[in-house]
Amino acid sequence: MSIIIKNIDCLVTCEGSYKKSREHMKDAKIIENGYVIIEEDKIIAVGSGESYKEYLKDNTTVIDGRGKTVTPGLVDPHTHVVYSGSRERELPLKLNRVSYIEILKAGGGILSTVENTRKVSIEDLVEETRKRLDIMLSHGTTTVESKSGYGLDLESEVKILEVNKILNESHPIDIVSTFMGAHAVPKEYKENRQEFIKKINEEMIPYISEHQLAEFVDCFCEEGVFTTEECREILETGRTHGLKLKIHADEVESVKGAELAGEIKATTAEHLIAASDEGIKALADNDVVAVLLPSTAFYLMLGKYARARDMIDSGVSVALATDCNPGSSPTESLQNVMTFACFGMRMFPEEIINAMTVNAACAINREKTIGSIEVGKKADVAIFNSKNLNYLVYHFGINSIDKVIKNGKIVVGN
Ligand code: IZC
Ligand code: ZN
Repeated sequence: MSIIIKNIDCLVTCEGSYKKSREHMKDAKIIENGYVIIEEDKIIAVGSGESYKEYLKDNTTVIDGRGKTVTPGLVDPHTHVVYSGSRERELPLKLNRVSYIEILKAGGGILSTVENTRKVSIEDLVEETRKRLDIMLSHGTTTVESKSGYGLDLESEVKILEVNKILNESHPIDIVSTFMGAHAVPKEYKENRQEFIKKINEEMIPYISEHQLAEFVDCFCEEGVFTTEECREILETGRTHGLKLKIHADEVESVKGAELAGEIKATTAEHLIAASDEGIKALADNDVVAVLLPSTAFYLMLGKYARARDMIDSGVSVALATDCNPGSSPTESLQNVMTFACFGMRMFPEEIINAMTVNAACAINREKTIGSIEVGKKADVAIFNSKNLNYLVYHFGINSIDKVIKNGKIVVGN
């Protein structure tokens, strides 16, 4: 199986398998009139002009890249994609200015999704999730991180992580699994949160690590959810059991979550809408990737976004993600996120594409194999109906995908 994509108007390679920041984020390593050569599941050559012809064989599939922008397959490094049900009934509450945290405290929000997810069978959960992965793929996403956290007891958390495993094996999208038992305190522990945290540390993390159900541990460090000290304890426990660290930090209020991420040298700090100056410095000093979720900032109607410009200028590597979840960001499309990153956070198209490819790969520890169009990397490629990169971000609200190639196979638009 070989594929040649030739005469590409705008080949965005995002070359470089390292965390990009500052001026590096503004350079997407674009090649005009470019080509990409794919053999089996790998990229074997990248260049420009006519020399692609050397690679032509009888059975080569040739794709014409005229009028197209070609990027690495998009990487979505923060999702809660495994869940059951939906939360549109919260929409009138939101419009009446009931906050996300108030809805949660009243037993709605995350807890209502927990109720639905606990009672569904694993087979049904797989099928509900598969549909969302199909939408992601059709919008150009080829790898996602997927967090548990709608189970909140060992059995249901394991069910969600098993769904990750089943879909990683049966769906074209690659899935990186994160355990997020500390997503909310479940109803049955409302009066006894210490006991729940003990369960996470002494039962859930050891079990999940032993059964290799997750690669990362995450927690919701937020006013009214888990305190910074509780999160420190949970993350340190995760580390002791061989998990890498992520943290939902300073999404709504500044609780020094970014500072904690720096101090414990987490792989990522995520959300960061309310991160302080000290928090941003802690991320830069400790090489923590900031995963920003501007579709969530928009959807929560916070009237503000994470300070992407200050972060990039301070030397923080910024990645972008959908946060795909039924409450605060019901979207599967990283193309939507491009819109909010540009028009909400003033990120440039080159920065946006680096943030959704190479930096996103760094956020899930996959930068050696995905995140750029380079010789030796996995043949994960998105082909957009867009004559240049600016046009892709400028023309919003549509699906610009022409084709998606995953592991060297055309999986969308064949
Ligand atoms: O279901 O609301 N922020 N967790 C933290 C979420 C959003 C998911 C949800
Ligand atoms: Zn999240």
